[in-house]
Amino acid sequence: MNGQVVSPRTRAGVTGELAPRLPTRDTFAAVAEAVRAGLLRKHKRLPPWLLYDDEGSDLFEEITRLPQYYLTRTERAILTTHADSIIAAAGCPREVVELGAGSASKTSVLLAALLRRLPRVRYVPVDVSAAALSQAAAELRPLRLVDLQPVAARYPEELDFLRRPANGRRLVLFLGSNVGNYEPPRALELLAAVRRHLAPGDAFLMGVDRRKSPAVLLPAYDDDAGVTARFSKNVLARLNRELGANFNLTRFRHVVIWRDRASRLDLYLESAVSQDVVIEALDLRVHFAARERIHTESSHKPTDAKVRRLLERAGFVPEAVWQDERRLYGVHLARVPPG
Ligand code: AVI
Repeated sequence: MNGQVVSPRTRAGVTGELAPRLPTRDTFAAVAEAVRAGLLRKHKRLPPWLLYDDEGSDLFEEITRLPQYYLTRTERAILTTHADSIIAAAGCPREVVELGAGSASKTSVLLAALLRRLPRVRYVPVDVSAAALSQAAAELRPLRLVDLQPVAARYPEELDFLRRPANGRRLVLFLGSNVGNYEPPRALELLAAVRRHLAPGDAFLMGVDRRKSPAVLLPAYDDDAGVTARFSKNVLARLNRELGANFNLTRFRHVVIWRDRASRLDLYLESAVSQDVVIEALDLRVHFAARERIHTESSHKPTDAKVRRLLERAGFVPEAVWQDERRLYGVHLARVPPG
C-alpha cells in the first residue's frame, strides 16, 4: 500500500471508485436504484449524496463545529478578514450567486462588504434543499438592502436560471471545499458549465481545502468523538429506514484512507465480520466478507497549482488566492475573460 496513510483506527485496503456528491432530491426510486447498482458491484459503493438526508445534514453541521474539522472555521476566517479585498478584486458585483448556499452563514460577510460600496445587491442562493434556502433568508434578514432571489436547483444539471439577465457584473460562489467531493472530471464539468453561463468580466470564487499532512487531515475525517463515524454510518441507518434493510450499525466501521498519489481521502464503511444483509424493498440479500468495504465518499485535497489548472481548463482566468496564516485553506478568485 505505497503512498497511503491510514487513520489510526483503519487498515489499508482496496481503492473504491469515486462518485460526485450530487445534491439530493431523493425519490424512493432514485435511492433504490443507486443502492441496488452500488451494492451489486464488485467493489461496493454508495453515492455520496445518500449521506445528506435530514439526519446526515444535521450530523454534517455537527462535523463543521468539531475542533479537528478546521475547514469551515478557516474558510469563514479568511472571508471575514479579506471580505473587502475579495469584493474589490471581484469588481464590486451587483449580483452574487451561491452554489450549495446552505444556510449562507459565511456569505453575509461578503454581502455586507458589498453593501459598503453599493446601495443594493441581489443575492441568489442556490440549493436543492428548500429548508436550507429559508435558513439563508433568515440569516440575511438583517441585511435589508439585499434583494434575495433563492433558487431550488441541482447543479450542474439545472443552471438555466443563470441565463436570465443579471443587472450588472456577477460573482458566483462555490464555497466549503465542496469541489473536493467531486471526481476531478466531474469537477471540471461543473466549473465549465458554470463558466458557459457567465458573461465576460463575471467572477468565480471557490473555497478549497489544500493538500497537507495526513497527520492533520485524518483526524478531521475520523474524529475521536465519533461524529464523522455517525455521519458515515447514517447512510446505513437511512437504508434501514427507507428501504427496510437490516444493517446492524455496530458491525460496520468508519474507515478513512489517505491516498497520497491521488491527494485525496477515501471514506468507507467496513464490515467487521462476514455477514448477510437483507434489503426488503429491493428483495435483495447482500453478502459482506469480513473487512469488505463500501466506498461512501472521497475528499480531494489539491495543491494551489492543481486548482489553478482546473480553473483554466474550465475557461476561467485565475486571478488571486487568499489563505489563512497556517496555509491550510485557499479561497480562489477567477474571472471570465473577454469574449
Ligand atoms: C461537504 N464536504 C466538503 C465535506 C468534506 O470535507 O469533504 C464532507 C465531509 N465528509 C466527512 N467529513 C466532511
